[in-house]
Amino acid sequence: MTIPISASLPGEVSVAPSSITIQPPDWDAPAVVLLTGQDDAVADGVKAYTIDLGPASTADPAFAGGTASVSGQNDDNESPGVEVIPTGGLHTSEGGMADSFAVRLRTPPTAPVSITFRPATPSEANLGLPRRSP
Ligand SMILES: [Ca+2]
Ligand SMILES: [Ca+2]
Repeated sequence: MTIPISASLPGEVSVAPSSITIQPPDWDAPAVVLLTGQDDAVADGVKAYTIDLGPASTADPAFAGGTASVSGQNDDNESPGVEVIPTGGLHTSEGGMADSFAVRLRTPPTAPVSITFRPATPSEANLGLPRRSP
């Protein structure tokens, strides 16, 4: 008897093997199926999925077409936010010495993101155009 195995959200979890075959003498030996969470770089939260087994193919009419399912979840590892590099230690001088920092988003946005910067003490620093990294 062969039972196909598939995930409702293959982008969230992979299943191995994709089918199991059970021989009559081994009918009560557990067949282990490995589930591996997939990383998608999108902040999509916890995703619930279903693993579907079947329909079973066999010449035994008692088991032919049999199905089963099990549910699970894939935890997200993205945390949306703005990252500033470095977070401190910038050095400018009244003699005109400039420094810079970089800003990037931790996860892909679904729309353009505008961020306005103001120095906490405007009389001590001016913000110029950002330099682009190559
Ligand atoms: Ca995900
Ligand atoms: Ca994710």
